This record gives sequence, structure tokens and C-alpha cells, in this order.
Amino acid sequence: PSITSKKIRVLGVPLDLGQSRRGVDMGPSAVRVAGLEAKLEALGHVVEDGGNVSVPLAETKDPGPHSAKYLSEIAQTCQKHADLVLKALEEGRVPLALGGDHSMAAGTVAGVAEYYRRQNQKIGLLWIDAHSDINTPESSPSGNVHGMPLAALMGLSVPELNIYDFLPKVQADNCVLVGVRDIDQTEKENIRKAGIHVFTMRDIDERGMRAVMEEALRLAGRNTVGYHVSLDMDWVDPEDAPGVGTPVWGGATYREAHLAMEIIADHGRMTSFEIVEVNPVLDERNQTAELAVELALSAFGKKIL
Ligand code: 6HN
Ligand code: MN
Ligand code: MN
Ligand code: MN
Repeated sequence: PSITSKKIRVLGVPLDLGQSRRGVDMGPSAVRVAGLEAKLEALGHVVEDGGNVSVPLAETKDPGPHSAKYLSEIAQTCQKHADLVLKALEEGRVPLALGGDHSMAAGTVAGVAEYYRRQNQKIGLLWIDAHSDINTPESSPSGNVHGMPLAALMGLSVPELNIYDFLPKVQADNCVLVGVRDIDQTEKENIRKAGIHVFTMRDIDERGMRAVMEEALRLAGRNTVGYHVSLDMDWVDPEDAPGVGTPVWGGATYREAHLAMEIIADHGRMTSFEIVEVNPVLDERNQTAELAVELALSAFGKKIL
């Protein structure tokens, strides 16, 4: 059975300013080296590589206030990246963004939301992550901006990351966190304030991946044109994805991760996709980048049989 062929544009975002473990800027290269384009094409898609957006080098910049380090450089990068995402969609391409740390999602989601906003349509957002990434500069214990993109997208704070000047980027009722297991005390209030849906690892343990994903997709897809999928590789258990900057035990297994992506593909409503936080410096023989490619293949329709 052949899959519906998509025109995909890969967009690299070698951004490492949003966190403190160096090396995540090499994530896009590692995922390319693992064969992303050729494998998606073998599946029947048409893939082009849009290259990498330019990102300032940490060594050349001052981090600025500790509450949100490198925020102005990250905001500039997200603006450029959002423009490229928007352009890809205007040209009929499905954006597949490669990170880079998760602060880039403030740009990816802005670009997708802006494209559909111009057509009076709304998107949903599936945030698949060990973390909830909903700190603000006021609440963040680390000052790392990769812990803040969801707060920015929902309009809680961080006006610097309000790309295209509209909020929220996604209605709270269409924003769904999946697989969370490490939430800062200070983030809990922000989750309540934002009013988003959260499925923790306990939900997955108790109900199973299939039931959780079906409900998550129903929520993200209700009254929307479809949903963006933001996949943080630290969602997967560090046993299978060691090459990430903030690993947390007890994550999705290799099989669960594939199943979640396969269910996304079955529904056929994904507008755009991104894989973030692949850090080759912390990886073991590129296995996290290889898993990222495999999960992208499942999300884009690869079936076992
Ligand atoms: N990520 N909650 C922690 C912080 O520093 O705010 C961790 C954030 C991790 C972010 O993995 O994308
Ligand atoms: Mn090609
Ligand atoms: Mn994240
Ligand atoms: Mn994470």
C-alpha cells in the first residue's frame, strides 16, 4: 500500500542559545547524516533541503539578564525561522524543522499559525516532551529559554518571542502536552493559567499510548485545520535517546514512540513537524539522531507492513 506523497522542506535551526549544554547546534547535521532526506524519499515523498537559518554563535554574544539568557538573539533567530516556515507553506511544502534547542518552536509554531491565520483558520499544537516548557523569565529556575516557548506561544509572557504580533498562537483548548514527567513547581501555576491540556507519563502508563494519543489528537484537531507536532527527543526514554541535554528517566519506550507517530500519520492531519534537542556531543554513535529519523518516517506514513 503506497502512502500519499507529500512535498516536504527540511529547515535546519542550529540554535543552542536556549540552554546550557553545548552541541545541540549540531543536531540538524546529525539528523541529516542519519539519512533523513533519502529515507523520506524512499517512502515516496518529495523532499528538498532548505538549509540552515543563521544563528549567532554563543561565544560572540553576551547572554544578558540571567532570567532569560540570549533572549534577543533567540528572538531574532525565531523571526527568521518563522519567515522560512511561512514561506515553505506558501510554496506548498510541509515544513520539517530540525533543532536545535526547543526555543526555536516559538518561531516554527508562529510561522505555521500565521500562514493559517491569513486564511482565517486555526491550528492545534501537539507538544511531545518530558518537560512542559511553560516557564516565564519570572518563573524560570534556570533562565534557559528552551524552557519557555510554550509560555510565549500561549501569551503568558516573553513578549520578545511574540513573532508576528498575535496571541495566543494556538487556542488553549487545541494545545496538548503529551508525555510530560518533569514539571518545575513554578510551571504548575502557568499550566493552570494557560488552560492547556496535559497528558503525563502516568496517563500513558494507565491508559496506554493509543488511548492517550487518540484523545490528544481529537483535542488538537477540534475546529482546527490540523496540528503542528513539536517533538522534543527527551520525551523518549534516555535508554533509547541518550543524546539530549535534559534527559529524564521514565520516558516513552522505543515502541511507544513509534506508535504515537504512526497514529499521527493515520489521522493525516499534521500540518508541520519539528524534531528538537538532538545533541550529538552527548549522543552515542548518533543513535538519537537515527531514532529521530525513524520517528519522522513513522510520522510521515511509514508502516511495518
Ligand atoms: N526542554 N524546566 C526546565 C527549565 O530549565 O526551565 C527544563 C526545560 C527543558 C526544556 O527540554 O526543551
Ligand atoms: Mn530531494
Ligand atoms: Mn522541550
Ligand atoms: Mn524536554
